[in-house]
Amino acid sequence: MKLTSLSLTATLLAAETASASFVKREVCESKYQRRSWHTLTTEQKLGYIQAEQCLMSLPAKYGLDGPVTRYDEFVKLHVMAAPDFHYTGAFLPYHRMIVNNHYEALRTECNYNGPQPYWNETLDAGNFKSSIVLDPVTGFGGDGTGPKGCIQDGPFKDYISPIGTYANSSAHCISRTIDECQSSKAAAVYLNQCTEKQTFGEFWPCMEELPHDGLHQGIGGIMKYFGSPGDPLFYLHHAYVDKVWWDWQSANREARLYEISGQNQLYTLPPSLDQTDMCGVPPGGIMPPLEPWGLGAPGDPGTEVTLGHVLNWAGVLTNVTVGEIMDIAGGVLCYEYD
Ligand SMILES: *[C@@H]1O[C@H](CO)[C@@H](O)[C@H](O)[C@H]1NC(C)=O
Ligand SMILES: *[C@@H]1O[C@H](CO)[C@@H](O)[C@H](O)[C@H]1NC(C)=O
Ligand SMILES: *[C@@H]1O[C@H](CO)[C@@H](O)[C@H](O)[C@H]1NC(C)=O
Ligand SMILES: [Cu+2]
Repeated sequence: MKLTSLSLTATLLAAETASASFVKREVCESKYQRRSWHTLTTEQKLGYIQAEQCLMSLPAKYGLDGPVTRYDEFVKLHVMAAPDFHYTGAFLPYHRMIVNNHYEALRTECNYNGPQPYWNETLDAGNFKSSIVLDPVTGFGGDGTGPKGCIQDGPFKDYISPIGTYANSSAHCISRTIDECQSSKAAAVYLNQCTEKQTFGEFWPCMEELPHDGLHQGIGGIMKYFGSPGDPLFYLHHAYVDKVWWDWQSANREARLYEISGQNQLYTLPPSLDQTDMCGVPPGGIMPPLEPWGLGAPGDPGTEVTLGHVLNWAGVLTNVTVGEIMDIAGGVLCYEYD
C-alpha cells in the first residue's frame, strides 16, 4: 500500500495498537481521517477497495455460526443484533461502533492506512446509477440484474457470502436493485428536516427513516435486509449517517454531545411503517421480521437507552457503553471528519 502524507500518522498509530479488532484507548492524540468518497484520489479509492478485498480473503476467527471470512463476521454480527439496534435509541451508537470496528479490522489486519470514506448521498439523490461511488473500476460496481439481482461489474462482483438476508444462512452474491424513487429520499430537503430537530429524541427516528432507510431501499438487494453489511457500500452509508449525527452533535456541543434517549428495545414500531411510503411501498413492505435477539438492554435502569447502555457484540468484541462512544475523539473512538 502506498503511503500518502495523511496515512503516515495512521501507520504510526497502527504500530502502537495490538492486532485486536477493537482497542480501547485512554486518550485520542492522532485522529483517523474520514473523507467523502467524492473527494478521494483514485489511489485512495483503490486502497480502500483493496483493503476490503483483503478482509474478504481472511478466515473468520470468532467461531460464529455461518461466517467464512472476517468480512462475513461483521455481516453476521449485524444480523444477530439487528432487532435490538433498529428502531431503538441505540440505532446511531450501534452503527457508529460497527463502522469503527470494521475500520479497525481493515487497519490492523489488512495494513490499511488510508481514510474511512463516507458517501455524501445528497450529491447523488435520485441518481444513484450515475454516481461515481458505483464506478466499475474506481468504485463499488453498479446495479444488479437477473433473478438474483447479482451485481455485474466492479471489484466485488464475484464475492459469495454465506450470510443470508436475516438470521438464517444461504450463499448469495452481492445483489442490488437500484430504485431512483427511493434514492431520492437522500435529498438535502429530507435530510434538513432531520438536522433541524432540536432533540435527540426527534433527530434519530427522523434520520433512521428517510435518509437512512432511503439508501437501503434505493440500493436494494441485500442492502434492504439485516444482512446489509453484505454489500460493502454499507460502511460508506453508515459513515455518512454517523457524520450527519456528529455534525448535529457538534452544532450544539454543550447540549448534544452526551444527549441520548429512545426506547431500548422494540416495544413499539414507528407509525410511519403503517403508511404507504412516498414511492408507493405498502405498509409493512419495508419491514423485515423482527425477533429480538434476546440481549435485552443491559446497563439501562428502565426502558430508555441511557449512557450506561452496553453495546454487546455476541461476546466476541469488547463491550462498550453508549456513553463511551458519544464523542468520536473521546479516547475509545479517535477519528474526525473532513
Ligand atoms: C454534502 O455535500 C454538500 C455539497 O458540497 C455539502 O453542503 C454537505 O454539507 C455535504 N454533506 C455532508 C454530510 O458532509
Ligand atoms: C431465510 O429466511 C427468509 C425469511 O424468513 C426466507 O425467506 C428464506 O427462504 C430463508 N432462507 C433459507 C436458506 O432458509
Ligand atoms: C458484555 O455485556 C454483556 C451484557 O451486559 C455481558 O453479559 C457480557 O459478559 C459482557 N462481555 C464482556 C466481555 O464484558
Ligand atoms: Cu443496521
